[in-house]
Amino acid sequence: MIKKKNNPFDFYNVEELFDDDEKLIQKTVREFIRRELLDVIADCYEKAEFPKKLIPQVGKLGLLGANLQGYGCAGLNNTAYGLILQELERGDSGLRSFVSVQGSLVMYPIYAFGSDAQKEKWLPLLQKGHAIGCFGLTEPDAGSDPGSMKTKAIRKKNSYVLNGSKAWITNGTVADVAVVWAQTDDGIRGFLVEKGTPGFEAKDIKGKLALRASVTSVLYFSDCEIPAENLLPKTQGLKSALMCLNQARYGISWGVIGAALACYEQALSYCEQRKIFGKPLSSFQMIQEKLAWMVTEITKAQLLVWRLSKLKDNDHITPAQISLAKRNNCWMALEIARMSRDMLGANGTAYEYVVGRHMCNLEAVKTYEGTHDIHTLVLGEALTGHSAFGNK
Ligand code: TGC
Ligand code: FAD
Repeated sequence: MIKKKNNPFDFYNVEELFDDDEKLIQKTVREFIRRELLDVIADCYEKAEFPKKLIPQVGKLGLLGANLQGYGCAGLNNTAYGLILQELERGDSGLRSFVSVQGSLVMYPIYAFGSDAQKEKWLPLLQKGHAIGCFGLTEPDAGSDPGSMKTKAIRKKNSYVLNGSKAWITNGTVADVAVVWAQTDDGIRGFLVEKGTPGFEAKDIKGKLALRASVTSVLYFSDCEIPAENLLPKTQGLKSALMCLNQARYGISWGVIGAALACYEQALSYCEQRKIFGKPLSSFQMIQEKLAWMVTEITKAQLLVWRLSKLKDNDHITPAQISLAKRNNCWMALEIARMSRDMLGANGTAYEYVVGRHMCNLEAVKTYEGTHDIHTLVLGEALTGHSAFGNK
C-alpha cells in the first residue's frame, strides 16, 4: 500500500462525498464565519449579546430556511444545508441556533402547516432576515414531556384567547412572530402570535452559563387574543410540533460537528506548540490517545450525517434515525470539547481560546431539542416496541 500522509482535519477525505456546489457553500459559510464572527464572538459571549448585526448578511447569503423551496428560499439539498449549519457552529452554537430556529422551527411550520396567506406574508420576510421568529413549545413544567403543556387557546367567534407561558425560548424577545403550541378543544395546535399583541409579553432569561451569545426568553400569554386566522390550520396534535423538531434535530446533528472540529483543531495545534517536561505535549501517549479518539469520533459522526442527509433527501428518514444522530453527535462534540478544554490546561478556561465557550454551549445543545436520555428512550422504543417514557 502507498504510504500517504493523512489530513488530520478530514481523515477519511469526507469532502470527496460532496459535490462542487456543496463544497462552495461550505467554503462560503466558513469564510463568512472567519471574517465576521471569530473576532467578535468571545466579546459577545462575555457580554451575553447575540451578534445581531450579522442577521442581514445571514439573510443575504440565503442561509435562512435554505432547504425549503419557494418564497425566496434556496431549495438546497440536505447535505448542503447540513454543511451550512456545521460551518456556523464551528463559529458558535448561538448563531447556528438562530439559523436553526428561524429555518426549522419557524419557517418550516409555516411552510408545512400554514395557510397560503400565512406563507406569503411571513416566509419571504423570514427568509431575508427582515423578520425574526421564535418557537414556543417548552413550558416551565413541560420540557421533555411537551404533551403535558398547560398553555390553552380557547376559541371565541373569530379569535383564540391564549393563556399560559413558555420557557427557554430562543429569540423570544427579538421575535416579530412566535410559533406557539397550545391545548385546544381539538388537541394541541400551533398558532402565530405577533409581537405587540396585547396580552403577550417576552422577557429575557439572564445569567446563562451556556449559549450566552444567543437570546433565550420566557413568553407570557395573559388573555392574549389573536385572530382565528392565526391558527396554523394544518397542525394536528403534538405530532405536528414533533415534525418541526425533526428538522431542527437533523440540523443540530451536523452543526455540532463544527463545534467539535473547532475544539479538536485547537487542541491539536496547542499540544504541538506547548512544551512540557522538555517535549511537545503532543508527543505524550495519553495526549495522543485523546487525539486519536477525537478524530475517530468526528469521522464517524461525519459519515453518519452524510448518510442521514441522503435518507432525508429521499424522504426515507425516520424520527428514530434522527434521534440516533442528534444523541450521538451532541455527546461526541461535548466530550471532545471537554477533553480539549482539559488539554489546554488553565488556558482552556479563558475566552481567548474557543474550547471553553464551545464546551459550555454544547451542554445546552445536548439538552435542547430532546435531551440525550430522551433520545435514548426514543431509540429504545424503536428497537423494542416498549415505551419507557413513563406516560403509557
Ligand atoms: P407520543 O405519544 O410518542 O407521540 C405523539 C404523536 O407524535 C408522533 N411522534 C412523532 N412524529 C413526528 N416526529 C417525531 N419525532 C415524533 N415522535 C412521536 C407519535 O407517533 C404520535 O403520533 P399519533 O399519530 O399517534 O398522535 O408522544 P409523547 O407525549 O409520549 O412524547 C414523546 C417524546 C418524549 C419523544 C417527545 O415528546 C419528545 O421528543 N420530547 C422532547 C421535547 C423536545 O425535544 N423539545 C424541544 C423544544 S424546541 C427546542 O429545544 C429548540 S432549541 C433551539 C435550537 O434548536 O437551536
Ligand atoms: P426536564 O424535562 O425537566 O429533564 C430533566 C432531566 O430529566 C434530563 O436529564 C432528562 O433527560 C431527564 N428525563 C426527562 N424525562 C425522563 C424520562 N422519562 N426518563 C428518564 N429521564 C428523564 N424550547 C422551546 O420550545 N423553544 C426553544 O427555542 C428552546 N430553546 C432553548 C434554548 C436553550 C439555551 C435551552 C437550554 C433550552 C431551550 N429550549 C427551547 C428548551 C429545551 O427544549 C428543554 O430544556 C428540553 O426539552 C429539556 O426540558 P427541561 O429543561 O424541562 O428538562
